[in-house]
Amino acid sequence: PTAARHEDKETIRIDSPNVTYSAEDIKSRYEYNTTHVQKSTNAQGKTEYVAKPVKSTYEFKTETKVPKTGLMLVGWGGNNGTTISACILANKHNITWHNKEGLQTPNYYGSLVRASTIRLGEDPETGKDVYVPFSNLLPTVHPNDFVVGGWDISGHSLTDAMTRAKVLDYDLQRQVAPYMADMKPLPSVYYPDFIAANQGERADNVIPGNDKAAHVEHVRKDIRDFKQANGLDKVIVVWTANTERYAEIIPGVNDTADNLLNAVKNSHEEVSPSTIFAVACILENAPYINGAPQNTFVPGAIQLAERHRAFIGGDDLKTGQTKVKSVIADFLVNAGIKPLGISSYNHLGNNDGYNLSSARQFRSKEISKASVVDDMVYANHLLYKRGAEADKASSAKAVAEKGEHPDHIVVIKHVPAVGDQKVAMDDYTSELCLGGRNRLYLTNLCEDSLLASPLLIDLAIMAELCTRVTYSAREGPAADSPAKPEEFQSLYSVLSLLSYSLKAPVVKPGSDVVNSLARQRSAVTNFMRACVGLQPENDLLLSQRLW
Ligand code: NAI
Ligand code: DG6
Repeated sequence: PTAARHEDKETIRIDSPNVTYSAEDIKSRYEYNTTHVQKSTNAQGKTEYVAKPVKSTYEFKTETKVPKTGLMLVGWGGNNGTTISACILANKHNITWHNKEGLQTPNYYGSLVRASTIRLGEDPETGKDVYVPFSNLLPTVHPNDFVVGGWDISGHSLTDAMTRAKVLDYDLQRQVAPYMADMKPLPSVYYPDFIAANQGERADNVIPGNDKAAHVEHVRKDIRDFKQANGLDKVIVVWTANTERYAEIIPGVNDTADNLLNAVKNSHEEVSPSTIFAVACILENAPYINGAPQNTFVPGAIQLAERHRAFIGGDDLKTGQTKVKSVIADFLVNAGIKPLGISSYNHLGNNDGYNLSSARQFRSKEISKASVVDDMVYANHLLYKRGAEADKASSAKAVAEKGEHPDHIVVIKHVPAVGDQKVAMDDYTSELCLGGRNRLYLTNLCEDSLLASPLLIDLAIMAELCTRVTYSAREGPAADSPAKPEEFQSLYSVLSLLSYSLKAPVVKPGSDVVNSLARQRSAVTNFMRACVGLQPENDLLLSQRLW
């Protein structure tokens, strides 16, 4: 395998005794400081919180060789799949095009990794903040170097599929078309009951038969063949296919890894196509991210990933309305303003909207769009009274559901006339002091797929990076000594670090979901800082506040 071709112009080196660089890796020794809190009722009957600072030490190791990486998309012929493929080609071949605004040049706007920066620190001479590209803090795959492929139940070539999507300017389509003409999605797993009946007419490119175990093996072989044919070191798979209905969680069927494997063997009807891909990817050790809202990661799939130390992440790309909601709700609640009701309307005319016009698929999207304020409600018991059962509830989500919470509705309608130009409208009604009301109205209008597609590369780049990071907890007698190679282990299987780009993040069972966009971003940037031995970024800015 050859090394990645595209190199960034800026590099970062950390000058610290806690960090070592070698030809193969960056090692950092890292002190993790957190706070443990115990809640009790004291002798006077008051609730008392006792907070105790706790520290633990870790060593992180990040392999620095960026592998030649394949990105396989399930739903490659859809709006997102074709748009991101064209975007990568336009960037790679530096294709410029004209639209009514004038000459356009390719970029990766909307990509957290490729178009945003991280505050590295401050210049001691000038006191000015210093920002570096997000993609450069650790070595990451350049999206131009992804070898892109994938599956679709529709057999259109990528050129025809791009034309069908009606997302890109014609002059751009015209120029990327020759590069795409030979790109044809592989046949895929199609179980009609899981997506809307109206998708049936697209399904002309399906893996034959009803044997689900054979389907898993087929997908596994596709991944291996793709890897071999393109000389790849790694393959990342992202589900950007239609939203499926929820799979029923049935004890004995999909509740444990063994039961799920058995259910696949018996071709049980509740194993969805997206879970077939999950099982295949886990068994092939290809990280698998679910960009749609359905419950692909049934408990058995999570357990299977844990067993194989494989990486999974999901669910549902967080793009416009929900991303803004994870900022606005956070702002309101943290400002002490009480959201009473959030009403979110969407209408769109693309194939995603067509599929979502069916009730069971809409329900999956409704659940993922509605879950995004749970942690903010939980975070403020001054605004939202908790039910008597709150202390016994197993998660922040359960506390939020049992106690007081805002009314929250989500409406999605298919309006063919607007095509990919999705319209999202929100009404936030909140309570101010002394019974006042605050109404915030928001309209978000954009090409849905141009907003969503860069997230596919962000998810793939970050998932790939996570496969190269290992760690060792330094405790007990070994605490002061550097970790031996055999003491390093991989990160936990469910990549909650990807949450920034996901509406309903899947997390380690038993842990609470963080939906707040700011917290999600600082989690990932601080994690990357930890890998190079830098303390978490904070806004103490003591140099400004002390004499
Ligand atoms: P799309 O409908 O244009 O594309 C989906 C593609 O998946 C279609 O080409 C379809 O033929 C294919 N497909 C369906 N079942 C399949 C299977 N079992 N295997 C392989 N291919 C299959 O939808 P779009 O707009 O590209 O969105 C893709 C997914 O991402 C949807 O689930 C959507 O809800 C989700 N999403 C989209 C966002 C956006 O802004 N476009 C944002 C957030 C999530
Ligand atoms: C209707 O809302 C269609 C959906 O697929 C959304 O476009 C997509 O989930 C993005 O939603 P949001 O809330 O992140 O803008």
